Amino acid sequence: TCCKMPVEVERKFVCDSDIQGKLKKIGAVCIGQCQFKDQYFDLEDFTLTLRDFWLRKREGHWELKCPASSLTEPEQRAEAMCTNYREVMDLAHIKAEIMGIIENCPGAVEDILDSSQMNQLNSDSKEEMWLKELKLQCFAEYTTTRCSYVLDDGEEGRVRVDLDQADFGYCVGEIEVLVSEGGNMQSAMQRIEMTAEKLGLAGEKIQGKMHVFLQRYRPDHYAQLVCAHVL
Ligand code: V4E
Repeated sequence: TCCKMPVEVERKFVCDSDIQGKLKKIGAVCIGQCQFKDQYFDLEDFTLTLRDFWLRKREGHWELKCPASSLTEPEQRAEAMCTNYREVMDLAHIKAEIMGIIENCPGAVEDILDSSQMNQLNSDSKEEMWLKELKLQCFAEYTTTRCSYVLDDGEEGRVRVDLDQADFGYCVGEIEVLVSEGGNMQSAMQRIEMTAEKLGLAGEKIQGKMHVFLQRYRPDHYAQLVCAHVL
């Protein structure tokens, strides 16, 4: 399914106090600040996240991040500076992907209810039905304040840099390039590394917001993900 969805190649970095000054110096342009609440969902036994699938609702919009055809083995991926995920945004495709992952799937809401029952449901309660049916529960919720920059590095499509501040007290930067699936992943990673170099970033690995959230507030879930080399 969805073989032509864009793949997000990204590298996270530590934000020092002068990061905005450095971004401006290299010609990055601030395209604005926004705030959003994320809720992440999984089964009780972490079926999705243990396979590196991340189902999230951000300000009413669903998204499923799926591991993109990885260049490396899971153990090596955990060590790599860049990550790459295929993003599925369409709810019907998200459901199809999830049903493909979950064993003994009880079937779609549409298969369980007849059409008049379906019509009685408004879209909100339909959504809740779908989550209940698949036994998906929210395991993480946080709000991010994000300042976004774009950089024209002379290549096709821009490099994007996000500076994130999560409401549980954690800051992280992210350099990101979108590649159409089957596109040049190596070149995307080179562009990211080049941008990191221009910003004078050290090559150290940094934890993402989810990593820190789970480590702090969901230690059992966190331990299982580390064990499975997902985090
Ligand atoms: C933990 C995780 C995912 C969920 C969070 O994705 P992330 O890109 O960190 O969130 P955010 O808020 O920046 O989303 P955006 O606005 O960019 O869409 S998706 C994949 N993972 C696993 C993971 C990993 N193993 N290693 C690193 C460095 N990041 C993420």
